[in-house]
Amino acid sequence: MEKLRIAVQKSGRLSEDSLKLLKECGIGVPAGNNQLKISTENFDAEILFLRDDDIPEYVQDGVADIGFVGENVVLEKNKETEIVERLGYGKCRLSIALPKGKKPKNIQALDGIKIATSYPVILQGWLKKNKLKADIHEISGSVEIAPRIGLADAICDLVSSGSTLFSNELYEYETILKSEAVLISGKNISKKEQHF
Ligand code: PRT
Ligand code: ZN
Repeated sequence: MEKLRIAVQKSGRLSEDSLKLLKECGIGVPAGNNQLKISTENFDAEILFLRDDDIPEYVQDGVADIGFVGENVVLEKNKETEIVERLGYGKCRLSIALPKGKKPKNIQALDGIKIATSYPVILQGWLKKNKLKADIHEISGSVEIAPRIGLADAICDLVSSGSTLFSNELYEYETILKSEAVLISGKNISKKEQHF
């Protein structure tokens, strides 16, 4: 039988918990590796270590059979994959945050504002659902500084403890997605994966 190829975040918030979960399933990963691809110790599988953003595409294209990734990334990338299981770690919220002192009465007051985010697809979907229009400014990192430097009126970013928002004089105004790590597979699940 062909080896099961499993995509895991190379180094980031999901790496440790994903490898721990694999270990609990009997899929041991040799410690201290720094390779892109390794074979597992006691299961006929290969682990691919990737940027989390690339995992949905690799799974869609069949380069990996399954992948461990944040639901926020799955929804943003919008590839042909399926969520097989919710994994209970990597919990966070994708929220619209505003500068302290700005207190719109309701979400309708967000109409027409400029929002900086790394999640334009999810944000656009939420705006559309709520019949709102906003000027989405896509940036790839340090979203929380955008209001302070005059780039945007608000941000839409991942929040867990809230301390990043707090130290940038922002507050969480509206949660648009609750996310956690999920296990994804391609749309046409093969025999190989069903054995897993
Ligand atoms: O290098 P690579 O591209 O693989 O990693 P990355 O830097 O893109 O992702 P990484 O490792 O930061 O996050 C991986 C996944 O962890 C995310 O896609 C989420 O599913 C999940 N996750 C859980 C988080 C957070 N919590 C989180 N707090 N991802 C990011 N953050 C960031 C957030 O963007 C903000 O900058 O942490 C800051 C806020 O945290 P608090 O605790 O101050 O609120
Ligand atoms: Zn990433």
